[in-house]
Amino acid sequence: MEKSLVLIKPDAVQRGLAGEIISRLEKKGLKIVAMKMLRMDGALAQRHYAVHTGKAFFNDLVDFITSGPVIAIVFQGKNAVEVIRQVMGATDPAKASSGTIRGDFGIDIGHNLVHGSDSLDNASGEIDLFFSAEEILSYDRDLDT
Ligand code: D4T
Repeated sequence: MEKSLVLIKPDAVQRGLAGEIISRLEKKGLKIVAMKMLRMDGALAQRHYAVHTGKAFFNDLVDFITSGPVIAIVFQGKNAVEVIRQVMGATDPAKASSGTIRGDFGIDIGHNLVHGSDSLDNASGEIDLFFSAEEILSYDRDLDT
């Protein structure tokens, strides 16, 4: 089963949307296998967003993601990477479809509420940035058997 990293970003934590976002992903059928709240420092933010180094929005992105606590979650499930991106909606909340997290709760690309890994390869690297192997739990759900 695929695993993917979700970050509930500082804007969503501050707006009290953490429960709503987790709930939508759980109800979709994804299983939480690791979760923690933390304040990202600059070094972690730069590693997490290394692919965007040098882009015009990079400094604002690092400032934003380090501006307050985030909740990091590893979700597991069939096609988890793609399913999570569907539930999140387009990167720019102004363009995201209604019924998606970003489409329903956001309006600004710089405050887009949630992060989800964009490929299986990146998911693995991102999960390793936030969690040790021991922090990722393995368990069965009755609905899976
Ligand atoms: P993340 O990585 O946060 O899940 O977002 P996406 O995967 O959907 O989008 P991304 O990597 O292209 O962008 C990362 C992050 O940068 C912000 N951003 C992006 C921004 O502020 N201005 C921009 O023009 C773009 C493209 C939003 C998400």
